[in-house]
Amino acid sequence: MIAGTPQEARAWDRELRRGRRGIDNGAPQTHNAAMPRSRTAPFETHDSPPETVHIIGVPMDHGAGRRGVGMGPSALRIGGLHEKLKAAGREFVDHGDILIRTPERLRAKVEGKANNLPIVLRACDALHEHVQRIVLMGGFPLVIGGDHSINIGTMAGLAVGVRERHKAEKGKGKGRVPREIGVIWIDAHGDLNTPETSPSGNIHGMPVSVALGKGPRVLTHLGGFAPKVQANNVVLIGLRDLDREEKQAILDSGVHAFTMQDIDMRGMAGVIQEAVSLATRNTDYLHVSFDIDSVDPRVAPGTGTTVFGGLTYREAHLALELISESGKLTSFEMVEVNPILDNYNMTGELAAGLIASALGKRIL
Ligand SMILES: [Mn+2]
Repeated sequence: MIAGTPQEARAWDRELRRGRRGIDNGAPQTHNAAMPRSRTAPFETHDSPPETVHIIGVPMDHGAGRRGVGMGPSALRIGGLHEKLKAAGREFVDHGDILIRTPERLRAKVEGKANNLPIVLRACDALHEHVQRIVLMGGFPLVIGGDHSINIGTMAGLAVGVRERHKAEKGKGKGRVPREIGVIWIDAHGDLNTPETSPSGNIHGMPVSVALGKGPRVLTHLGGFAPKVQANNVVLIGLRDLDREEKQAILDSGVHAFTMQDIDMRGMAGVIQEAVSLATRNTDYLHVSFDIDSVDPRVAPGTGTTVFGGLTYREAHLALELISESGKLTSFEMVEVNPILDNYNMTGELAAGLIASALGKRIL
């Protein structure tokens, strides 16, 4: 775990901007050209306002069953992410991408029943340090993937950052200091597998379990402790394709689950309102993890695990508009956009637009 104070986090940020170190712990940075300096918030001298969005790309595809999703961060940027955030009136800094090792180089394809575990762990470890520092600075982390295994790094970074912030502020006599995180997980799948239950062994089907403290210990204890969230503050939305043992795991875990049938019956607005209230009960931070496979494949064909009967274009936007309007959102993650499977980047553009809705874009 990285020792952290808000001052140290800001020093790290200054070093990154001067190009003294790459985003991957001193390794060469793969690309960083997108950093929009004119939009840079001046947090050398004071905390960045919470509305400053810090983008971190994680070009990871080794948690998924097929390659290509590692090009997701590029697809989102090419799909207009910066322009759309600007149009939504958000300040942002793009920190570039985490460096990911390739399995061809590491020759570590299968590791027990958690495929590519060393690569996923290494990337999530680097990601968690960055996310932690952004939280410490009081910034808004926006993580773009990459397959859903990267959530393990995001959650660890959020949980550690929130703890360190809590410690730093506790001494100031402010009374109660925020420290718990709620999660809304929008996904066709439950992502509640473990190496024991997973039919494929792909880690992108396991991050919810890992956040709850179940799975390989190196993953559950990334950042030094587990669990990262309480099951009672986790809400799954959009479910329609669950593995047999995963169904039982969801029922046993204590997480809240809204299937596509719930959305059909009650409408997205009602589901989201209840989801926000469940995820923010006794919590101070709200993270939304959005798997693009939650959206129907006719609208979002560019993803590896398509399932028909998904969210419509408007249901997806409405969900994120309402979450944004709640004023509770403190971090966001978009995953599983795979441009190799896409149709002229329509899924990349959709995902960039959905991020803008989550971050405050208004129709009127
Ligand atoms: Mn997922």
